[in-house]
Amino acid sequence: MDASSERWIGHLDMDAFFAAVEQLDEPKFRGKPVIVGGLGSRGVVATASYEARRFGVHSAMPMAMARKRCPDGVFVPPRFERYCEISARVREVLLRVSPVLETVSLDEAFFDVSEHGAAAMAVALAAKQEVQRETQLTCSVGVAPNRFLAKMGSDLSKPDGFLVIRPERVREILDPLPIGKMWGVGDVTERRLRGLGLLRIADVRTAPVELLEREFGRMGVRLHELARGEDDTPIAGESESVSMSREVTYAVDLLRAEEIEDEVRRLARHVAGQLRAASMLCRTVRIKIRYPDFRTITRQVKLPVATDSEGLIETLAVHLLRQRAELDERGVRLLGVGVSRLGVAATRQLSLFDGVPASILERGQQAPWMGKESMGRDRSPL
Ligand code: TTP
Ligand code: MG
Repeated sequence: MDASSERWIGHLDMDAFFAAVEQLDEPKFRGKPVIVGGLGSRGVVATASYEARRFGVHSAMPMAMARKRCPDGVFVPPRFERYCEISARVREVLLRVSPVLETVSLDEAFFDVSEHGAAAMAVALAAKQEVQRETQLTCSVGVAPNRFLAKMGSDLSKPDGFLVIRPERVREILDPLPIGKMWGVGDVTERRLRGLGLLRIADVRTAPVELLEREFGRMGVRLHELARGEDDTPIAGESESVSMSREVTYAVDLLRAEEIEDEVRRLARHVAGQLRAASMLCRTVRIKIRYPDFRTITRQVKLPVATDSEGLIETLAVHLLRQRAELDERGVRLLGVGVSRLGVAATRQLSLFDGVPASILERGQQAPWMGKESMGRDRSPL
């Protein structure tokens, strides 16, 4: 296979993300053990700076235990809006590198650099440097022929790392790793694998696939593939072709401008509801109009960052109708509102906190890429 037909996937993950942002914004926290999370009595650690990790503090640990292990630590509550804002900037940089981008959570994304052929590694390295320059934070990047290995690359090179896993080195890199490093291996699976005497990835790779299948069903077959470094999961990019829409052909043509606008608002709210129900975000909003003579137009607007905000989608749809469509006394026969360039909303981070105002949680959960600054009134996407 020549270099130009190889698949090269990048995975970028910010280092100690929430804690690093706190250290960026508050110089006196730099070099100190910073622990971000719920500070209430049932609080949990979201993340700890590398200084705090040396005391044995890590994500998902009860805050009370973190305080015991690191009594002199700096304990701070999360500021989701700020993290979202930085997230949006990271995403913008990555989109310049690769239109095929899959955002996994606030601080993590896969991107496809295959089209750069022999320059794929250089492009991925440039993405890392550009993200660091733009955010003043460090991140780690893995580049490999598939998603699983790319993530492994960023993970193994942390912090501030860059690791290319070429096919010929897969075995050497994966074999010695503990099985817990494999995707999908949580505590329960890990215990069961250990029970079978499978402790390292090499053990899973060399175990008969029949044994794994008998014990774990389809997941066993998958584990065997991963242990061999194989993974053909595509990048769930944000594609124009993936869209959600709602359109209605009216039994009687709509004539009045207010009536048409009300309908567009209703359709927009419906689509925003669909988007939220699917935990997705969109980056393009469009309207479709069919006139009584069957002439059909669409008008669309692209957003700088993704959203699932009902208010914003409705506003944009109405803007397109008022500014970019012609309406006259003949009225319309059909109206439609659609969204595309969809991405998956990240929710993982948000389940661990107590004591976080519901409004922040809701905002973060529903629009993780939506920074206050980039979506605020001052910088309207229009
Ligand atoms: P991670 O990328 O898993 O962790 P991290 O960025 O803090 O550290 P690393 O350098 O090892 O990548 O998660 C990103 C952010 O998500 C993290 O800063 C806080 C949040 N998070 C939680 O809220 N709960 C969790 O259990 C984890 C793992 C992360
Ligand atoms: Mg991270």
